[in-house]
Amino acid sequence: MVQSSDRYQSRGGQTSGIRRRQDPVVYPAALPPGEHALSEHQLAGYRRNGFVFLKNFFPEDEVALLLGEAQRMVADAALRQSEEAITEPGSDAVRSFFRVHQLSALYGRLAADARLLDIACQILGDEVYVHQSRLNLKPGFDGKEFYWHSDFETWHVEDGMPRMRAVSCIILLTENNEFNGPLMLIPGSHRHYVVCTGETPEDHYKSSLKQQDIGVPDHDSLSFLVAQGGIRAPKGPAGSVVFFDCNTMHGSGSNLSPFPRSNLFFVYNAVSNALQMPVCGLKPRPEFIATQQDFTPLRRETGPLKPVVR
Ligand code: 6CS
Ligand code: FE
Repeated sequence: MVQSSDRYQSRGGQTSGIRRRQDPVVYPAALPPGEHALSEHQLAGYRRNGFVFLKNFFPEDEVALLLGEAQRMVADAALRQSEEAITEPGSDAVRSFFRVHQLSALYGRLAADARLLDIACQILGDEVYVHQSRLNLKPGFDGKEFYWHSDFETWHVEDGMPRMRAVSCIILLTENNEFNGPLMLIPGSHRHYVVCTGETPEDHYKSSLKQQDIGVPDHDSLSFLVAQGGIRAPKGPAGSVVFFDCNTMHGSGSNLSPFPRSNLFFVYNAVSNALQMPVCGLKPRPEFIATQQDFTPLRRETGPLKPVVR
């Protein structure tokens, strides 16, 4: 049921348009910042742009472990058949694995790593849990685009995330360059909420995770946002990290190069912002896409990543 009191109405008979964000970007600190929190300068950039790029964040040996884990998962025939595996539109190439913080002990450990968690908690001013995790593979030649979108629009409408109090963290497992379809972000777009048109179909995720057509912004709104903020594509070596606000407009092009663009994606949500019922009135999306059973805060894990003994 669409509530008229909903701050962030979208789809369900709405006409497209741009509304103001009604939530903070950086929340007041609940606790003193952790050892690995962003500097004041970095935090100010995040507040202004809606993202921060942290080049060479993880050392080479840890990145090698993380990439090795991705390659192991791609080679796992049973995993490729699981519901967590999403293939590219029109091919059998794996586009994404979801719920990787639970499918992989190494990625589970990484999601709770103090180096990431201190930043997420600093931004959100709360304890956090993982709302969604995925490994995006974007294979060479076959990797298709992600059209422009605000993640929050989908998480609000389809998952019942109440407020903009979540942050996404991308860990580059391969170099992201101008050829392999890097993430593109619109600086400052997080301060605007783009209302989308259309109706959410039943089981929308079955098509939207391959290619999204509903819950995408109109051209006029995108042109407005880009006229204000431009477009940035953080490029850098494997091991670099991007934190971006849940409402920052972003997308990426297809990968026409032979080089894969593999990224890990963890979404941290404030425990005080745990999911309610989907705003669109449909049944909640499956647990592997949107955590709804356990909002226990992550516990900080310190020290370097180690190989997981199997
Ligand atoms: O539907 C979702 O939750 C997801 N879809 C996209 C295109 N990006 C963020 C999120 O993983
Ligand atoms: Fe997204």
